[in-house]
Amino acid sequence: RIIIIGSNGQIGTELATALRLKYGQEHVVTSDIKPPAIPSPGPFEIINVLDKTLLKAMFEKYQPTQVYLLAAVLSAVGEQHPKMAWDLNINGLLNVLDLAVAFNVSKVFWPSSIAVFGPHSPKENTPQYCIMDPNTVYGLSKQAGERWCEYYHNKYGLDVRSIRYPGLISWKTAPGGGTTDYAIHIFHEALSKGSYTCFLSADTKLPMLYMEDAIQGTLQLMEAPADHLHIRSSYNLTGFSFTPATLAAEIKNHIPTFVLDYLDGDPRQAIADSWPSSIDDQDARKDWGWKPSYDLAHMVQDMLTNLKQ
Ligand code: VAH
Repeated sequence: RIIIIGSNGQIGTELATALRLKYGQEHVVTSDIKPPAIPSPGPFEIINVLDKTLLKAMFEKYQPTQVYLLAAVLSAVGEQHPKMAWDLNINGLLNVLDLAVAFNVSKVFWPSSIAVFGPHSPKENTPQYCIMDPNTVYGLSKQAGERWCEYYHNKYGLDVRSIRYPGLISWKTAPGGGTTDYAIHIFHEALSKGSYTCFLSADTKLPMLYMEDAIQGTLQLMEAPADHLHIRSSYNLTGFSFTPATLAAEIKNHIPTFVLDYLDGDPRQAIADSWPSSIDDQDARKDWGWKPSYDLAHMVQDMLTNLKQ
């Protein structure tokens, strides 16, 4: 069986679909803090990743061969509730790593983020290894989490694998608490209002990835032979970088009357300014054949087509 913890989230929702397709819905156990909006076609458990007793009972019940831990507090919400974000992101991870070792789980997936980079990290083509001084609780919790994943791999032989996702763009779930989520909201409002007021400045360039590519890349990493993987903290990964202005221009190719304006002074601007503008993901390409298939134009078209329905 495969267990997904945090299956209601932006990544969890889509990973659940992909893993059910691959392994059969009866073999994929989804779990989250509350039931999903659409009832799960397979087994579902109410879980709090900080409740180790409840978590252990789920491991006992399903004896998982793989565990995907997607439950986390993202960057913007994390700055409003720093201690809760640290507690959930780190102690949730440690609970899962401990139980994965105890129950001899063969593979664990845990998402990191380009938020592990900070103001002194190289801004363009940020490499796999460099100075990392994240100044958000989300970012520092992901940086510490990466170190814990590497520690459990080296000390206990746990096959835990991780990806530093850039901003993820998708249409299946409502955006939740991130800094890059302007790039999701913009589509909803372009269609519903014909305009959008962006909380990041026009020239804020950030690395992004379309969810379809993120999911395929995650499955690719999880299927790679363990001896191909030389990074056990977390792999840099990206699709393409763009600014709000560039994104708006591409949307205008489909909705010529679309108007984008800007609201400055939002706390998320400082978060975005601390992150890279573009990412070097050559290690993922070399070790496990990573290659994105969507570019900006293809992503914009797919988002608008799906949101229109
Ligand atoms: C956030 N979407 O904005 C997440 C992600 C790189 C950004 O980690 O917090």
